[in-house]
Order: sequence, then C-alpha cells, then structure tokens
Amino acid sequence: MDEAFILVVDDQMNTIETLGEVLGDELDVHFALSAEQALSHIERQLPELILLDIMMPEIDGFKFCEILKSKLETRDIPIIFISSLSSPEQETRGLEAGAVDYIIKPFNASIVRARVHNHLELKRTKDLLRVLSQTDVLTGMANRRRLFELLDQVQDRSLRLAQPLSILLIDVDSFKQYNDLYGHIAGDVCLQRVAGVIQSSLRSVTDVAARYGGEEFCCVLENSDQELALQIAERIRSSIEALQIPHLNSAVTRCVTVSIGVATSTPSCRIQHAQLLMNADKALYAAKDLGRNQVRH
Ligand code: GH3
Ligand code: MG
Ligand code: MG
Ligand code: MG
Repeated sequence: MDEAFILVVDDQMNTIETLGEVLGDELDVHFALSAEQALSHIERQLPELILLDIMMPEIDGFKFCEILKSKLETRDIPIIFISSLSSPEQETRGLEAGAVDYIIKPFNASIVRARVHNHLELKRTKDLLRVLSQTDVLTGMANRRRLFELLDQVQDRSLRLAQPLSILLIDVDSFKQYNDLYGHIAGDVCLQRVAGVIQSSLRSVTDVAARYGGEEFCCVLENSDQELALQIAERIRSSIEALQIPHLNSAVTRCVTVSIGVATSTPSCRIQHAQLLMNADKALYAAKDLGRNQVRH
C-alpha cells in the first residue's frame, strides 16, 4: 500500500507517539490533539482514514464522528475508534455512529496495523467501484447513471439560485454507415475523438458532458440560457466538422458531423429534467429532419 495519509485524533500525547511508531513506517501519519485541530487538518487535506479517540475535552469522539458523517465532503472517510471505553454498549454506539471499526486500549500493535491496512484496502476498492460505476469505459466521460445524478444536483442548484439550465443532446450523423464502411474499431476511435471535442468545448467544471447512449452525448450547462447554449452547441458542431474525419458514406457531407438538440429551463418557466430531455430530443429530431449537421432548439 503506498503512503496513505491517515489522521490520528487523540488528546493523549503518549497514544499519539505509540501509534506513530506502530503505523509511521508504512503510512503518512498526521496527528491532532483535539477535534478542532483535526478539522483544520482535514480542511487542508482529506485523510484516507481517521483513528479517533473517544474521551477528549470539548468535542468528544462520538460527537466528532457525528460531525464528520453529517458533511458531504467528510462522510466517506473511514473512522476507527480507538478507546479505553470497553463496554459492549460503547462499542455498539461507536459502530452505529458510522465507524468502520472499534479498537480497545491498550491495543496490540500488529492488530492495529492489520486493521488499518484492511480498512484502507476496502476504502480504495469502494472508491474505485464508485468511479467505475459512474464512468463510460470508451470515452472516460460520465456515463448515463452519473448524468442523471448530476442532472438532479444541477437542477436543485439552478432552482435555488434562480438560474437557467440548458442541455444539449448530440448525435453523430449516419454513424451506422460509418461502422459499416470503416468497421467498429474505427467507429470506437471516432466516438472517442468526438467525445474529446465535446469535452474541450465546454466552459469549465460547471458544465458536464456525458455519454448518453451509443453515439449520443448529453451536455448539462449550468447557468446557461438558450442563447448561450446555442452558441456552445454551434461551437461543438463546427469543431467536430473541423476534425474532418473522413466519412464517404455520410448522408450529409464527406466527413463526420453531428446534429444537436438544445433545451432550456428558465426560472420563469421551470421544467422537470425528464421534460427537458424530451424537448432536447424533439429538437434533435428536427435537426435530423432538416438535413443533419445542425443545431436546433
Ligand atoms: P442518424 O444520422 O439518423 O443518427 O443515423 P445513425 O446511423 O447515426 O443512427 P442509428 O441509430 O441508425 O445508428 C447508430 C449506430 O451507432 C448503430 C450502432 O452500431 C452504432 N454504435 C452505437 N454504439 C457504438 C459503439 O460504442 N461503438 C461503435 N463503433 N458503434 C456504436
Ligand atoms: Mg482521550
Ligand atoms: Mg442515435
Ligand atoms: Mg446517429
């Protein structure tokens, strides 16, 4: 296991020193003598795991665990209680508060090391699974599952801030013929290049691009009215045309192009995201009907 950053929170200097000796060889161990100190550590860098004492002045370990579990940024950090409180009720309380483990003092060095190691492994596996479950393998973009999660979040935020929200549905033109002529592997490469252009055409971290399905992509544009969304869509359309990926069987031109449908939800005319997607889909159909390689709303 490469050097994981772990945080030991304990008001007793001797416990901190012992744990430093037990874990310091393999791990990047940091210390805090109180919950307050721990919070300032955590603000600078999120630890991969926290070893947490219970009896501490001011905020005790149970309370601190509750605080960490209540915040989105810190709720996934695994917490191991390490305490001299040894009753089954206390141990149960710790585990029910969301800790992954509970070690009773005085502790055995090699058991602590092994448990920390196991929980770090589990955390890494969990993180990896989360990323894999949200990512499209071919393009590295957000997948459809992630898109819907993000759309929910963005929609909540837009509502709160009374901002417009736009989406783009992008579909590669005559892509079946592309595969038929150039083969599926070339088709995959083409989709990767199209995805790359879409991603680099977006404004910043607030815009999200996802693979919606086969040769369809969806962009979520936060705080973007129809006019801005049309501009961004046109930039994407023209940049893909400018790639000049040969497509001799295209119904449109001699290169790969896309059609784009745009839909907007405004603070004065708020619509649900299912409806937003439906509107974008209708606009996309119109773009196809009108000859492809164009943007419609
Ligand atoms: P239109 O201009 O109306 O959009 O026509 P089209 O041929 O693009 O649309 P159609 O829905 O008939 O075909 C989409 C094709 O996209 C069919 C499918 O084989 C191909 N496709 C979907 N996913 C992938 C993929 O991951 N890789 C490759 N190579 N092809 C894919
Ligand atoms: Mg203590
Ligand atoms: Mg399609
Ligand atoms: Mg298509």
